[in-house]
Amino acid sequence: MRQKDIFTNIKKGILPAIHPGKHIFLNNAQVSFSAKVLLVTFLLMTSIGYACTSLLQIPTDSIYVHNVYELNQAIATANNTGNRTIALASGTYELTQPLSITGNNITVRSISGNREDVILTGGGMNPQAIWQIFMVYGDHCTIANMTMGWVATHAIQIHGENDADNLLVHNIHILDTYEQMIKGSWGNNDTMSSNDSIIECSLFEYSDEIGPQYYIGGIDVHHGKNWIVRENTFKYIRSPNPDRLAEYAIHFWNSSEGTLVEKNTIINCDRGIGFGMGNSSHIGGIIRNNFIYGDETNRDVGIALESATNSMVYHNTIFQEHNYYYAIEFRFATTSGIIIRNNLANKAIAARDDEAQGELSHNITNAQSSWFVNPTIGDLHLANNSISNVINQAISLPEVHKDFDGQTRGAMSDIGADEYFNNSLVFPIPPILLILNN
Ligand SMILES: [Ca+2]
Ligand SMILES: [Ca+2]
Ligand SMILES: [Ca+2]
Repeated sequence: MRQKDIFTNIKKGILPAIHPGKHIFLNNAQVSFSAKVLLVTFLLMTSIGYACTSLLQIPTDSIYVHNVYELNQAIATANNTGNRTIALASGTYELTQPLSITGNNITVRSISGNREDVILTGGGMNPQAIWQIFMVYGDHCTIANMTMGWVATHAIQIHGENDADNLLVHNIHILDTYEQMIKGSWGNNDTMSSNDSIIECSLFEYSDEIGPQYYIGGIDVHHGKNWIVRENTFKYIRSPNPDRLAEYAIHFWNSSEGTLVEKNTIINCDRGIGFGMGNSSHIGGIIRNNFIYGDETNRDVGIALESATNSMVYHNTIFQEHNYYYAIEFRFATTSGIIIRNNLANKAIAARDDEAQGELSHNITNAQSSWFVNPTIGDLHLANNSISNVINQAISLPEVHKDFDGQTRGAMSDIGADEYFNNSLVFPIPPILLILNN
């Protein structure tokens, strides 16, 4: 299977069942033990829904690099030809310039597939550092299986003003950027935008548990269409300034459209998920099955809709231990046609003014800490099946067949992001490996 086909499949939720340097022959009796492990994991994960695995196949014509000089050379070569994978040997790469991706179908990834094995650093979390790690101008760029940060602005910027589309960010760890971690920019031209991009299975965080300034955020996209943000974790994206909040962990605005935000975990970020801001709009889109937790030091909202039209907010779980009034809020006369159902929270879910139009039902706003497995680490799975106003009390929604874990909800769905399914048995991989080992 070609790399491009694998990515296409990933977008459809189909996982690559491939082991590095080996092949899985489904009809071959000589399947290795490690291949069996991977295959069983694959089957198990697909049986409960989409799951994060590394992009493990490296095409035979890939360019292997071991240092910054080779990396810069490889980027230049790949930009000329397009259709190349650049595979980085394990180690730390202290960049001398941003990595500018101008060709199409270029993948940059670690050889190992382990995101902690390759570190790309811009030299510091300050304006004097390298400007960015990746500047993406081409279509179908994939950035996978690496760690990056310590940079003057963003770890990754996709340039909508150059019409760059189909970015795939998979299994990366971003930390300590001086501005927003991933940026989708635009250039005042309605005909050009960054479309159809996916950010998944990645970790965004500040290592000091707070950002360097208020002008930070997780994913900040202007004018993007049909993006998917799923199965990521965001931690400590918060401002040190008492008068200014950080931007959202996930923010799509400025005429962004059709965004799907699902199965993310957001822990101790000033603001969680935002569609629109002020009079800057967002059209359509779904925010579903996310966990959002804020401790007593946190300051603001879980999910907010501003100048958002026809957006859906379904089955999220939000637990805030600070004193902000709203878990989910919507506001302004420019907000209309939004539907907010089946969310589980301990704070208000409501309009902040009389002008915003929305339909609300089957939301719970008096959740207790004891209802959840371990709120302080963002684990908002339901602790048991005795919470009578939550279990099996959701209204059935055609847009939400599965839950945070990818488990099928069925007809008697639970309110919030987690369908209760005896959570101690969600990942029974070790016993199956034991059987295989015998
Ligand atoms: Ca475009
Ligand atoms: Ca149920
Ligand atoms: Ca579940």
